[in-house]
Amino acid sequence: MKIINFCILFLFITWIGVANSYPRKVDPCANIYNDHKSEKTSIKYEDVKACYESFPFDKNNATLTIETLKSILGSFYSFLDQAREPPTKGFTYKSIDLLSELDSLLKNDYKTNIQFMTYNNSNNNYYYFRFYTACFEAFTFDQQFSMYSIVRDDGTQQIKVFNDSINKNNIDCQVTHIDDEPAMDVIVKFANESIRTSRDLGVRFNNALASLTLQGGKIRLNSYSQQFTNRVLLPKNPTISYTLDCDGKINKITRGWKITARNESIFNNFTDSTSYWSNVCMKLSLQASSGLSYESKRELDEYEPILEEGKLIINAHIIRFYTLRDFGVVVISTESIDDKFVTNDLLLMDLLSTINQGFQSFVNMGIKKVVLDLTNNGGGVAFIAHFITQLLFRNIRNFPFDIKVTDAAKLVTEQSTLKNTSTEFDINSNYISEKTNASFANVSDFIGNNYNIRGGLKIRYSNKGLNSDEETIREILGNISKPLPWTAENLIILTNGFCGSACAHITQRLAEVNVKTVAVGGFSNVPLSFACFAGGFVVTSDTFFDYLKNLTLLDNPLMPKQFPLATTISFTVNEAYSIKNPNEILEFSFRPANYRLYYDEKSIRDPSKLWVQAAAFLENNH
Ligand SMILES: *[C@@H]1O[C@H](CO)[C@@H](O)[C@H](O)[C@H]1NC(C)=O
Ligand SMILES: *[C@@H]1O[C@H](CO)[C@@H](O)[C@H](O)[C@H]1NC(C)=O
Ligand SMILES: *[C@@H]1O[C@H](CO)[C@@H](O)[C@H](O)[C@H]1NC(C)=O
Ligand SMILES: *[C@@H]1O[C@H](CO)[C@@H](O)[C@H](O)[C@H]1NC(C)=O
Ligand SMILES: *[C@@H]1O[C@H](CO)[C@@H](O)[C@H](O)[C@H]1NC(C)=O
Ligand SMILES: *[C@@H]1O[C@H](CO)[C@@H](O)[C@H](O)[C@H]1NC(C)=O
Ligand SMILES: *[C@@H]1O[C@H](CO)[C@@H](O)[C@H](O)[C@H]1NC(C)=O
Ligand SMILES: *[C@@H]1O[C@H](CO)[C@@H](O)[C@H](O)[C@H]1NC(C)=O
Ligand SMILES: *[C@@H]1O[C@H](CO)[C@@H](O)[C@H](O)[C@H]1NC(C)=O
Ligand SMILES: *[C@@H]1O[C@H](CO)[C@@H](O)[C@H](O)[C@H]1NC(C)=O
Ligand SMILES: CC(=O)N[C@H]1CO[C@H](CO)[C@@H](O)[C@@H]1O
Repeated sequence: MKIINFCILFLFITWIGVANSYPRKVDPCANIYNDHKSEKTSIKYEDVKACYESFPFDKNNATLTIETLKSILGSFYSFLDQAREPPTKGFTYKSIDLLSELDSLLKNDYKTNIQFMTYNNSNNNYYYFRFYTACFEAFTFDQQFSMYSIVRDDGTQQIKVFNDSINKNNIDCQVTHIDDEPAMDVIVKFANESIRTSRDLGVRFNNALASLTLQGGKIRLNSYSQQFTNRVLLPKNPTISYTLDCDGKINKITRGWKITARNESIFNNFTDSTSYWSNVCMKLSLQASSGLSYESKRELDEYEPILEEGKLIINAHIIRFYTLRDFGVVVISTESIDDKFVTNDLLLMDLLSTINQGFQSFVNMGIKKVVLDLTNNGGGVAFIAHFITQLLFRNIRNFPFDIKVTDAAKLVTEQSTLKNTSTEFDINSNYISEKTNASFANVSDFIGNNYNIRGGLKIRYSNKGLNSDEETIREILGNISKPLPWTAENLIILTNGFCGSACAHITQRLAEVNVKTVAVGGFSNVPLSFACFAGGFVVTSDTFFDYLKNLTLLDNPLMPKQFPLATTISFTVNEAYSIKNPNEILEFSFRPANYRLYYDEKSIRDPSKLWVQAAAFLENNH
């Protein structure tokens, strides 16, 4: 009798234990690996969640992680102080004292490492950036379902189905509710809390939904878009329900996540939790060169829409020139500003002459109206951006910038310049002084002795510099190009607000010489930015530590210590200023587009509809 009782009790406890930890097999990371090996098509949400949550919180490593973050941001992040100021009107973000916020992260009681590394760290309003780790971002989660938003004639806004890989009949149905909440509210909340592409909520809203772009030589769904239904961070729930209104017929569908590895080669790195921890979480670096770029690695549906109008006259993979009606359209993809053009002169010159050739052929055809479509362009290399602005306006200057002066930043600048590293920290090879139009005499001449009030404190900044590529570009232009006959009245810029970094430097600069801008999407009757994160020079911590090693500064007490686990952040080292208003920091200036467009059922799938509408604003201008 006693023995039987004992057995029952024992079984009961065992069952509870298994149910709590894991019902299928003991090691969830091993389940992921085994499913992949046995060629199961999809990885299970429960496995990824349990695998991610199987690593306990470690206070020591968390403290070291926070110390590194504070050191990097305290010494090198140019917007640290400005971030404490109340948000600029028109933008939606929370002002933040990053250093004390980081300290307070350590006060929470975490059970698992993922809580510390991502759950508390995914809110755009908290951190304009966040840190990245392959450990908790190895897989992507796809609903195989995408949405867009239209504005109806009465100004009300609706969410609709863009595509549904599982049931085509749902396409263009209205999504009234998501998980039984009004769909619009759910998307807005997600955009506000989990998307970091812009300080403008309308732009983040666009990124939550689907929109097209030129990418990989095709016009297709952009990789920064549909972030609500295609995620890299573990979604809170295993499924999402959508209530659809298809011409009055109400239908509720529930969708799980199709989970795939971001990079299949990760399956060479682990077989179970132990190896996942030691090879992925401890060692595997995650490419995050712009803080956003990992999202662009997503595999996307190949899709080339049929345009109702438009004749493609030059298709150079990364840039396209179309003519339609009496105007020209230039579509510039984010890849045109890719790193590979910096390291390959032939490729670069080829690109530059194609860009020139495209514009010149418009001139030869007598075209006087040009739409520049820079929708969904995450930026890249400044040189190409500067080439485009200088091609259009021969004597234009590019935006000046400064850096925040700290002991650490000064030391890195000195060493970089002394050793002729040719990096952005080397003031001899890349910059000229705004004051003299000549190279800085020496590092002290760049560092200067200027103080600005930022976030209520007196903060030291360098003298302003300009990228020294201006002369080189002028020479290239002299060699390959006749000046274009147009003025600002001949051009109009079209974006969906997601035009960041080098893209923002093109559009914001052209806007300062009175080129008009059109922004598509966003919220009904709410002004929308035409560009975002105009920042300046952005570096990732991986590159930065590698660079410190090259400078033999890795062990210098002024420098940040390396992260204990594989962790990456990207941060902006210099801040760009307006030329029109010399004290205006571009990153924090809200610049709404002159004109607004909204998507409809046709234009969301056919950019030529938007080109026609954008060109119409040029006509009204005259
Ligand atoms: C977005 O987040 C900010 C900061 O947390 C908050 O103040 C604001 O009310 C939110 N806006 C919307 C529309 O959710
Ligand atoms: C819709 O999804 C299907 C199946 O995944 C895909 O083949 C098609 O290209 C997608 N269409 C669009 C417009 O994205
Ligand atoms: C996947 O990872 C491997 C090994 O780290 C790397 O060589 C390869 O370039 C990656 N593939 C992609 C598409 O990023
Ligand atoms: C991960 O696997 C790749 C091979 O795909 C290998 O080159 C790399 O060294 C591995 N990394 C770690 C940290 O195990
Ligand atoms: C770096 O370049 C300067 C001139 O541009 C030169 O005087 C100096 O010797 C170079 N230093 C090194 C370490 O090559
Ligand atoms: C520097 O060059 C710009 C334009 O190229 C010019 O407007 C400015 O006056 C120059 N400044 C000095 C100090 O030479
Ligand atoms: C740096 O250049 C300035 C301006 O030419 C000069 O006055 C100063 O003495 C130089 N400093 C050093 C350390 O060479
Ligand atoms: C411009 O052309 C001249 C003469 O052919 C050549 O020497 C020079 O290197 C060219 N400049 C650029 C920047 O390509
Ligand atoms: C560090 O030096 C190596 C060897 O010269 C070079 O290949 C690498 O690009 C450098 N890293 C950085 C971040 O500058
Ligand atoms: C803490 O980090 C060290 C490496 O810096 C690593 O060896 C150790 O496994 C980590 N421990 C935990 C529990 O995160
Ligand atoms: C802002 C935020 O998400 N804070 C959370 C951080 O994590 C702790 C522990 O999980 C939560 O209690 C906080 O609410």
